[in-house]
Amino acid sequence: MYVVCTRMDDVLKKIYECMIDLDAKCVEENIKNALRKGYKALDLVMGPLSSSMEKIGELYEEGEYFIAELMEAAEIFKKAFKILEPLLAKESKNFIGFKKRLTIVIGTVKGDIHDIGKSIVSAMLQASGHRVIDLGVDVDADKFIDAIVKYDADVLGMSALLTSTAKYMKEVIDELKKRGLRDKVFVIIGGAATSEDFAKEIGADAWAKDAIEALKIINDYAEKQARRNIR
Ligand code: B1M
Repeated sequence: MYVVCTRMDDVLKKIYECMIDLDAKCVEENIKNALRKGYKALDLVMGPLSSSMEKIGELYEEGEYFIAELMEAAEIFKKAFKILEPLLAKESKNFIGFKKRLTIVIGTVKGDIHDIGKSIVSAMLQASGHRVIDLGVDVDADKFIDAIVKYDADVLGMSALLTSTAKYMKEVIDELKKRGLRDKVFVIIGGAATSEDFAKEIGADAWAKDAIEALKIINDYAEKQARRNIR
């Protein structure tokens, strides 16, 4: 059993520890306990569930965990997210402060199959009232651009967790420019392999460190678009 951040309440600590021990039953039980104690789904997703995945990544780097453990952790996270998603949807409605519903095309870029973070962003955007076209993982430039055109999208969201695949985001932006579509869409990127500097470097409009920030940035943009339409 791994010891956790002491700032966490016992039930949150338990979720974190059960995740790291890859004990699905224990994660589920303690999620239910935490909800009974009044924790919000968002506290659990952004707190112990996400931080335990970071720790699991470190254990993988240190050679203590292998791909099999990463895959199991991802499965447990997804099961937990299934319980929390409907609640998260209700909580995300509180974020609605915008007047324009946007159409957002989102996906994890080519070569990358990490989808947990992208799916959280996608679920929260959908719950807060936007129209989300989630293209899944391993998405190439053509697929992104076809969807932008087909659905007349306002926003393109790209996620990457691998240093090797993050570079592909620039290719998508370059392709948008080539096809004369760059000014049509607001481009937001995120994922552990990206940063604010990286976003600037590749010509994205915004970078979000997590799902809450992504939602805030997109809702601010929706607000601006609504004001522009009034003028
Ligand atoms: Co992989 N993996 N993995 N992995 N994996 C990482 C990313 C890694 C950091 C682990 C490590 O070494 N410490 C490392 C990448 C190193 C690097 O390139 N810098 C790594 C590696 C190396 C690999 C493989 C290459 C391993 C191998 O095969 N040898 C391989 C690659 C496969 C591929 O994609 N081609 C691989 C495979 C896998 C699994 C399939 C086993 C599994 C993914 C399962 C799945 O997603 N369905 C997996 C997992 C689970 C991880 C870690 C442990 C956890 C990722 C996760 O789900 N985090 C990860 C370690 C880490 O990230 N520190 C690791 C929880 C999630 C909530 O956070 O996704 O960061 P995150 O999302 C956040 C924010 O980043 C942000 O908001 C989210 C929610 O708040 N965000 C956005 C994300 N997207 C956004 C988009 C936005 C805005 C915000 O706007 C559009």
